[in-house]
Amino acid sequence: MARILLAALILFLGLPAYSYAVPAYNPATGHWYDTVPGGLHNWADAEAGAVALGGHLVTINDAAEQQWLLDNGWGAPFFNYWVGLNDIVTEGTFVWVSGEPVTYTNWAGGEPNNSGGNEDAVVMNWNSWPGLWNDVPVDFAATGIVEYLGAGGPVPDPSTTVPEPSTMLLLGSGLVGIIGFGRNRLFRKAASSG
Ligand code: MFU
Ligand code: CA
Repeated sequence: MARILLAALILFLGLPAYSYAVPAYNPATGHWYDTVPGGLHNWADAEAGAVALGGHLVTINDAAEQQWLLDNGWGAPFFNYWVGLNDIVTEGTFVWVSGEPVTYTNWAGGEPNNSGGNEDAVVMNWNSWPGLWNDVPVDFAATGIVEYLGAGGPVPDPSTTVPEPSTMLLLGSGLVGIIGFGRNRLFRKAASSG
């Protein structure tokens, strides 16, 4: 029994990685989005990673785009993700690093508060509140979300590529474990009835 539970757990771990395959395309904005590689970064390094990919840290123009991010890989379990909003140049004047105008905000209650006089960059999913924003120090560690520019996207187009090998390994070993368990039971049945 322990073995089928383990196999089911491995399969379960593989599934989210598979169904949240990023990069992801948002038809409403016509843009591709991805997670900046390399895990946690300060804000400047996350933005540099986004630029290296051909975009910027994400610009959230309206509630629909915010919701789309939550629904397409950057929602539960609600890690802190860097967005492109910042007031590095002029304290209290938040701008998008993409240069787009600020048309929408989704601040958590009491934010932005420039706590300690030292908070110039913005994360979403603050305190695991879905999507909500907080200003934090630029040297805070979070994962970046890149929004590619224009109609440009990652190369090659990921919609034509296969899932990550690690995902397939997890899915495959989960399936093999479950199938193996079923076969074992059949063998035991055959042995005891014969
Ligand atoms: C809140 C946040 C700050 C910081 C602090 C510990 O201020 O706005 O960004 O995380 O809590 C009181
Ligand atoms: Ca704050």
